[in-house]
Amino acid sequence: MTTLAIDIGGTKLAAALVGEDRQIRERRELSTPASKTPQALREALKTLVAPLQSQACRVAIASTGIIREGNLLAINPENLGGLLHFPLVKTLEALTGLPTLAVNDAQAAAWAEYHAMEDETRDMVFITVSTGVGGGVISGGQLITGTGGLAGHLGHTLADPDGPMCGCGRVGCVEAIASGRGIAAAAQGELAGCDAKTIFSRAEEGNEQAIRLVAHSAQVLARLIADTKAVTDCQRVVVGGSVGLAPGYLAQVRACLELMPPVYHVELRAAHYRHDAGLLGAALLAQGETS
Ligand code: ADP
Ligand code: BMX
Ligand code: ZN
Repeated sequence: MTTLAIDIGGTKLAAALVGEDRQIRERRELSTPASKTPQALREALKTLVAPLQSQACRVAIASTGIIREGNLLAINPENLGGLLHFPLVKTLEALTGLPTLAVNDAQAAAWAEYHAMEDETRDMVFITVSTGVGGGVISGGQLITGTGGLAGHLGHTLADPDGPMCGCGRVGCVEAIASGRGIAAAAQGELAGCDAKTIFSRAEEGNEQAIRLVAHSAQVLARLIADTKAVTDCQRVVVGGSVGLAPGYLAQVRACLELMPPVYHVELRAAHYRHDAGLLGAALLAQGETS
């Protein structure tokens, strides 16, 4: 049974075919439209899935946002150009005629990364540092989604009560500082208007402001990981997302964590499935539902 897996992020949309062998085929990517209106996202998804849908027998979506009863509800609408609500399952079922499952992107990625582990770890947390900061918690081998889908939204825990306003309406969330958007929003002067990718390149070239912005993100992420260890007692934290996977970033997070008391130390790894963890996790969850 082939699954058409879709990953909806704040910056990019990806889709691919995933077989029972967990291999990704025919992966395609598009930019996420930044628009308040659901129509723009619907059109982009239509273009993305059109060449793939005839080869699949179901759809599995990993999407940014709180996923409740098949709908996307943004906790931080700014990550999607102001879009608050999108009927994911209804839209993909109408576009493809295939049964569709939807789950939060970081929760899906956590499930894939949990299945990639070769040891007896039963408690792990996945964190994506991307457009936003998302999380997925596996406790006792179970994916924790919560009754309303909010579980694991680690990006909306408090990093700094005097920090910037977060798009969720709270002041000082981890996401408002550590995410790609947070890093970009804090840039000033010569770096004002640059995206996080550019800021990382400038940091590699030795730009001091860029180095400080990246280091601040890594410090905030390390504190979040220590808090997460205290809440879940997880044995491992896996980090993904384009910021999380950027060269040298995880090493900086690790160095910050190592300065904390040993009780907060936890094994840190980069995502085994790199940028495909969400796609694979959604496919695995859909396969689990029907096999
Ligand atoms: P999404 O949030 O759509 O899942 P990504 O995981 O690619 O997408 O995260 C997008 C964020 O990552 C943006 O803020 C972008 O500027 C930043 N980014 C993309 N590539 C890199 C890179 N090579 N190094 C650092 N940041 C990056
Ligand atoms: C935000 C939130 C989470 C998501 C996380 C990472 C929205 C639209 N998204 O905290 O649900 O998991 O971003 O998402 O409110 P990404 O787009 O960075 O992958
Ligand atoms: Zn927030």
